[in-house]
Amino acid sequence: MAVLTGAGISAESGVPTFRGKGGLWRSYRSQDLATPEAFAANPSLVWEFYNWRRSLIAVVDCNPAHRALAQLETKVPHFTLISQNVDGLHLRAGSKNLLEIHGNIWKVRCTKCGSITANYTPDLGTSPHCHRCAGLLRPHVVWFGESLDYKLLQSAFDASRTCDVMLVIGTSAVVQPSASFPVEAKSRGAMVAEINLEPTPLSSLADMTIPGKVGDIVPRLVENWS
Ligand code: BV8
Ligand code: ZN
Repeated sequence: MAVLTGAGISAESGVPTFRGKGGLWRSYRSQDLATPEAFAANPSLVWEFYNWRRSLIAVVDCNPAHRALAQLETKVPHFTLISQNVDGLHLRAGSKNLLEIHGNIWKVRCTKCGSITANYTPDLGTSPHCHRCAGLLRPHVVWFGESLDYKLLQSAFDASRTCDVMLVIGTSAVVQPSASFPVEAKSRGAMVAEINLEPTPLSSLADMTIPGKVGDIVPRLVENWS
């Protein structure tokens, strides 16, 4: 089994999604913030945005849908969770075989020496520097126009190509390459089920679309998983 999650699974924890009402990109324009160009042009503005999100995420917790997926992992022989989310809530729920393909907002990476460290202080100020080389730190997340970590991408495609079932949970299925994982799964004969409040570009391809809130549907699905 492979599972792909997006911002919708964290919405019920209180983490704003990107494209929904009140979504992050609504109040901010993604190209102004989540791109290497934006960071090069105005690192403190980008840090303001990430410090704001870190402070938001620091006070929320994983929800029954995150915890149900951690439980489901123990019920199936081969399970891979591919998440587009950077909030770390799947880790907090206990998921083990997790691919955080867009990185993790609690990790920072030095733009000079490349060292990656976890740092849970919500507000890192608008120009945090590396303890080792004094280089400027950046969030260890994948911005638009940046390629994903090769190994993570390979593992995500492998899981998508070999699974029998793929659950696609709370994603608008517009961001690439993530939106291609269900297509890969389907092309290899997997059963693809989508759980979302509303239809997405993936809905016509999915074998099953289950409309509704992830917090209601995912725990019930896992409870009944024999
Ligand atoms: C790449 C980390 C290429 C940062 C994110 C033009 C210019 C430049 C690039 C492109 C371009 N056109 C296309 C591209 C490629 C681009 C892309 O796909 N753009 C899209 C917007 C068209 N992709 C990239 O740039 C990727 N890299 O392609 O590299 C390359 C190749 C070789 C060499 C060099 C480069 C990198 C993409 C990663 C971007 N980073 N996040 C951060 O978080 O700050 S993406 C960001 O969007 C988040 O990760 C988020 O998870 C992700 C996807 O959004 P969703 O998760 O789907 O969230 P969304 O709000 O959209 O939807 C929520 C869904 O949940 C909705 O459907 C809603 O109905 C549902 N929902 C809500 N609540 C509930 C619910 N469902 C059920 N119950 C609920 N309660
Ligand atoms: Zn450094």
